[in-house]
Amino acid sequence: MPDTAAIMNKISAAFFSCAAATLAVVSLSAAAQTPAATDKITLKFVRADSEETAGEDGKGANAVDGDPNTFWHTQWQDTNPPCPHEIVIELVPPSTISGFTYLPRQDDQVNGTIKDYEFYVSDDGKEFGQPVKKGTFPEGKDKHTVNFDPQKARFIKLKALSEINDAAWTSAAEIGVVTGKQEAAAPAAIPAAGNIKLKFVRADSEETASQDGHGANAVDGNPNTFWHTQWTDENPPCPHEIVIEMIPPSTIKGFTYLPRQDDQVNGTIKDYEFYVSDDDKNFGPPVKKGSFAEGSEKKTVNFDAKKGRFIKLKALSEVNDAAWTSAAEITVIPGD
Ligand SMILES: [Ca+2]
Ligand SMILES: [Ca+2]
Repeated sequence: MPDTAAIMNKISAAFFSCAAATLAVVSLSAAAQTPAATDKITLKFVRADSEETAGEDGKGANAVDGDPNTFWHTQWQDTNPPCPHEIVIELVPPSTISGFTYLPRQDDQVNGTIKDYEFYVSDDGKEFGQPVKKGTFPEGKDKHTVNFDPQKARFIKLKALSEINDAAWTSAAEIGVVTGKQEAAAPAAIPAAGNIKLKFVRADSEETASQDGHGANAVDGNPNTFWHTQWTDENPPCPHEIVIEMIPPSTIKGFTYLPRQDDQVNGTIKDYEFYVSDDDKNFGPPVKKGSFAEGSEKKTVNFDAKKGRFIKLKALSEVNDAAWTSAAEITVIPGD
């Protein structure tokens, strides 16, 4: 399939259903003060074969802007060029990567969500050779991580061979790369209007001797840092809890829990309770309790909207019934 085949195609058709990104959303709400990339790789949009820029803001650069609420979307207003679609991204500086991530659009639509893909690396941005990986993304809006043998790359290309409903489009909220255990993403964007900043208040236990397990790591916007309870000198058992302040106090209708994203699962929460309160000490009964599905993908939990200033996530048990609790990221879902 020629890489350039679909560039600037002008097929005519109109379509309506790839609606705007303003429909709301699970949003990253941690304070976004620092780039998420611990390895200082910046991802720079180079080109996409098609971008919808009339009917919505579907420009390709949205796939690497660090904002989960913006996305690249191929044309749908005046023309609907069919799959395959592709996006080329430059790694600054050129780096060795061992995988990539794909975050589907996070609004309430799925148009353009990639099903079958191929992923390429290149030194010149033109000759990509054979794909380093091809496959099929699982369904759902969670971030997908694909690993492969380490490859040196200056350019990457994600080619979408098909769409989840076999439609013409491709969309992508965020594309990242995996460098060893570290994932480089675009600099975290300033949260869009209506977003809520999350500030760590306290955790009942934090491992700070043998690793950086500070509670604040659960709300720093970086998937590669995590809160972890103590394990060097002592192993306090579950339940564990973390208290987070919402600035400003807000109505929320859910939360997300991202387990640690390295190759271990210690501390990954199984049974939980979640609280919302105006008072950071007396939380009352939980607004939600349950068990997270297994796996390291982000979990989303919805509940009846409640206003408050503080949230508390209490871990009742660990995935292997061990003593610890860990959390890479906790975010809230704004209510209306
Ligand atoms: Ca984005
Ligand atoms: Ca983190």
